[in-house]
Amino acid sequence: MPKKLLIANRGEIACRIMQTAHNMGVKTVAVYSDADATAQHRLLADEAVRIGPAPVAESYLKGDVIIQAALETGADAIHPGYGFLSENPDFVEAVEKAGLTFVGPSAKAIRAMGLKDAAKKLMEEAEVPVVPGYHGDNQDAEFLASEAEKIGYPVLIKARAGGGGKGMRKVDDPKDFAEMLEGAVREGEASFGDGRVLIEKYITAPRHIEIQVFGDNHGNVVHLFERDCSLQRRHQKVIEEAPAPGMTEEMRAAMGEAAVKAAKAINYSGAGTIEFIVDGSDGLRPDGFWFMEMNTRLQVEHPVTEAITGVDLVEWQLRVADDEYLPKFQDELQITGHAFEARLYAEDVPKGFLPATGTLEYLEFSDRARNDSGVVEGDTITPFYDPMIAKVITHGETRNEALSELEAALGETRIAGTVTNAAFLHALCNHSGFGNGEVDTGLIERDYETLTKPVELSDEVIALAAKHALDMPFQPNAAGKELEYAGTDPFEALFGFSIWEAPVWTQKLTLNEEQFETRIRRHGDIWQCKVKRGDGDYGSSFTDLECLEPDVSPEVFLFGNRVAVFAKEGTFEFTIPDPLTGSDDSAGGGDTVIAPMPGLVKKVSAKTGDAVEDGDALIVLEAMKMEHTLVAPRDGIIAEFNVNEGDQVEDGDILIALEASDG
Ligand code: MV4
Repeated sequence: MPKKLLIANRGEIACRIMQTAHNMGVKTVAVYSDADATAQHRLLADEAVRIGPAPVAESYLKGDVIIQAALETGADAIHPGYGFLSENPDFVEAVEKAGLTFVGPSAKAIRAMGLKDAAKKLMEEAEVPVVPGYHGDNQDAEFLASEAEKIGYPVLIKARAGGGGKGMRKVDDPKDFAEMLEGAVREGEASFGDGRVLIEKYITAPRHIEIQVFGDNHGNVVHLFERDCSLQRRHQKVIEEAPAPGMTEEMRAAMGEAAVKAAKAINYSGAGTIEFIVDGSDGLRPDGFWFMEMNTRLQVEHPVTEAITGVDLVEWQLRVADDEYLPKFQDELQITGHAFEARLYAEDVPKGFLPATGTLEYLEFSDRARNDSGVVEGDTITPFYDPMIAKVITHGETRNEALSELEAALGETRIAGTVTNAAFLHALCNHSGFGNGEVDTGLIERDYETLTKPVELSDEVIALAAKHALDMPFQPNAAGKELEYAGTDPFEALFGFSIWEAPVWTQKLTLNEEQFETRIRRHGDIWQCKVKRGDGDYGSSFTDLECLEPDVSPEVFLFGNRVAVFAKEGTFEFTIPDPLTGSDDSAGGGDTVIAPMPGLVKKVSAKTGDAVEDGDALIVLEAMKMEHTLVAPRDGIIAEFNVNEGDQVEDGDILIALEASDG
């Protein structure tokens, strides 16, 4: 076993690997960038080494710096996690040259699977089914067109170095072939510096089913069954599960055998995944799957396999890296129940799944799920890395049970401070086709509108937010909650003796640029409210707020000038507008410009020494993918300009200070 393991990664996977290392008594070394100085992976490790500034090219991709960190801390092994350097054969060689153990396959095995055409050739030789097509050396356009004819249309042109759908062109009609080929070649050259392509028969209703394999350094390979990753959006996996819906014992055996053959063909050691494309057009058939590619690393979705097999895959990785034999034989492995994994992201679904940033002001996971995460409450999702917040993993005896657990777990996950894809994941859980196990790669695109429709905002949620907003320490101006006296509303006459004393507050709120105004009234313990949306009218009567009060606390969370309501149907985050500026992003007033919320400085329009006038736009701050213009609070000279474009700022940071005015 390694004595000290350096983890060349960040976020949830670094924390995940560390957990197993700790359980096994292996000391851990984290590496971190400046943006991760207080990140969990750094704090949870036994030791940590700074490797550079925030951008990945200057930190997590710096193989030499990371190897140096391992040598300096006396680590004897490096685990790459996924992404970053995990499938870089040059890094593997450098690690080994430094006398360290790479927790993963050999550089040779990684190279063998690096290019699609070579990998397909290798797999054909190993008698692993591959998609019918041409994957030879001849790249002459006319020759390729004739191959396409032989294969039969529709065909798919793929850049041999491609990935994530880049350099891929579907061709339905032979007359478009030449043009599509040019496109694929151009994209391959631009993205991978490699314009060579292969041609494949196009599989019309593809499912993505992959087999987890594991090899040791003694020539043994087992598989740990399949995962279905068909639920994807633009080649990004959204929800994964194991086993695959509709899988038969016969097909599982065939796929498992093919995957083991594939791994043995390249002398594979460690955790790997063989991706197959499966034709789902008429059910799963033992002759209806084809090799697509091999991922020579531990994958994001490995927890679903862990859930159904009870195996700790990171433990196996560490054992195998230490030349141990595989802990189990094939016939000792079995599937128990069903598991799902949902990837919870900070992203703005209505804005086309735009990655979001922001501070996790409130963060609570459900006890029903395994929540693999690298962040805690108070951490910030920055623009530098993948905005994943957590992987929510559930396990049940049946698919239905595991899916309803996932739905419940997502409903119990509470996040404020950044937008998330939680409502989208929730909608997927409730999708009837998905519920029936009708998974295919086109599901999300087909039902895009329904799945991404914003959750309806009820008057009750607005009222609840408004009532709690009254308690907030931050109230920009008394005008925002002016005290009035009831008595003008005929409805109130019904309330008897104390009605003329009932105070009424006006509370304004905004949400996604929509404005709401509420009137809130109290009679002893009874709170009542009515809501006006935008330029609309108030309803004619007040309704009781009492019934809306949470039975589980907190359903309402107040922070800064924001109110988050965790309702059953979703999370709604309101802002209390500042009545002085009519916007929700006023500067600090007086002599300073203060960040009203955490965000990214997109633009600065002044510098130290500049003379500014009251109201001049000085900084554009991006928070939750919205731009907020921060303005000069008065006429004056800038004494300190504390930020640059690209800086991440925190709520309350003093961004600009003006010279003291002499009057
Ligand atoms: C295909 C295909 C249909 N026929 N190959 C997409 C990413 C890349 N790894 C391979 N991909 C595909 N290859 C043939 N011959 C359809 C896809 C495909 C896809 C595959 C798996 C999961 C999601 C997908 C979404 C669109 C297209």
